[in-house]
Amino acid sequence: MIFNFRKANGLTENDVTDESVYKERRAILKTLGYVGAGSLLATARSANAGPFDWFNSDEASKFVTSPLDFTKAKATSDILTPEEKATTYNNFYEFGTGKGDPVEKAQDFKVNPWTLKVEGLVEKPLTLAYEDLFSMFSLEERIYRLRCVEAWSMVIPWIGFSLANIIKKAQPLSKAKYVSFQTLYDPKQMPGQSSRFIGGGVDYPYVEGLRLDEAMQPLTMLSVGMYGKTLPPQNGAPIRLVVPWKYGFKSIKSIVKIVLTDKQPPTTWQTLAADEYGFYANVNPKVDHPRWSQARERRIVSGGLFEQNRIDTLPFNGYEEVAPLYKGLDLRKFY
Ligand SMILES: Nc1nc2c(c(=O)[nH]1)N[C@H]1C(S)=C(S)[C@@H](COP(=O)(O)O)O[C@H]1N2
Ligand SMILES: [Mo]
Repeated sequence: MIFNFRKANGLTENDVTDESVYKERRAILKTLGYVGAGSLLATARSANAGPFDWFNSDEASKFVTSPLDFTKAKATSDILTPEEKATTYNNFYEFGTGKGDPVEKAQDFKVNPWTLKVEGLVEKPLTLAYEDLFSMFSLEERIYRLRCVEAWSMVIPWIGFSLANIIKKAQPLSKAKYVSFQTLYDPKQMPGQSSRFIGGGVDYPYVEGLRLDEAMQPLTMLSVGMYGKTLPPQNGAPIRLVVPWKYGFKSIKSIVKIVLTDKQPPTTWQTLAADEYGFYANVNPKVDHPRWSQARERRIVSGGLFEQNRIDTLPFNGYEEVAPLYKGLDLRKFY
């Protein structure tokens, strides 16, 4: 069956987004200094050679496990997902549990002004305003696969910077072992937060967490844009996490707080159903979710015959360079 998201959702981003808002999202990035390169390949290459000044530092070397390779395009299944699909088929339960709810209900979501705090076990707590999200670190385009635990996947050109950059700036104390993240809590704007029926029974605010070494892995990204523009609200504007080797639910949206801690922080999906969702949530074709096999996935690509490809799921979503982070860890037990 060929599933047509345009029809299924009834809406495309262009249908619901005022043309001037769309243009403004492109202009913001330009004003703040980011100019996308002409071809995606060229951009991806420049991302590879990106400005990781800390990359060669002693401090970073204990976290960095392998050379960077953001592109690693594996055959034709890594065709970019059309923007229209990536921005209309979403999981963002704060706006409802239906895939078409976020694009429909998040359009008036206010992202500016915004405050992002970095605190906890750090030497220098940070408070970033909206403009800082785009100007404090140099922005790169990175094309990543995004694999949802529901067994669909996309290939998305994100714009942002390594999470490590901001953590480094805050100067973690040696006691810091984990990083926790929190989405904005604002039931007036997010209908799912004031109704268990709309919000899928999640306890809000949505929270997530990583081990510090996972957070410092250079692939782990804070994204402020996609497809050459700032993020649309349904994709987690103004700033969201992207951890490409983990199931999509780890990639928490619309973040207001990043806290360094010494204990493993609670995460939304583990709290809701610990037998189904673990803290690690590494993409793993050999460890099935109780209700879905994780061996294969439905890759959402372009129209026509290639609209959806059924492909094998790769360990760590194909980002095998992260495997050393889990040396000696039973990935069946720590799912
Ligand atoms: N705050 C928040 N973040 C979230 C979610 C959510 O419901 N709320 N859904 C997650 C899930 S399950 C997935 S698959 C991805 C989807 O990101 P996308 O809509 O940009 O593709 O966002 C993740 N981040
Ligand atoms: Mo997901």
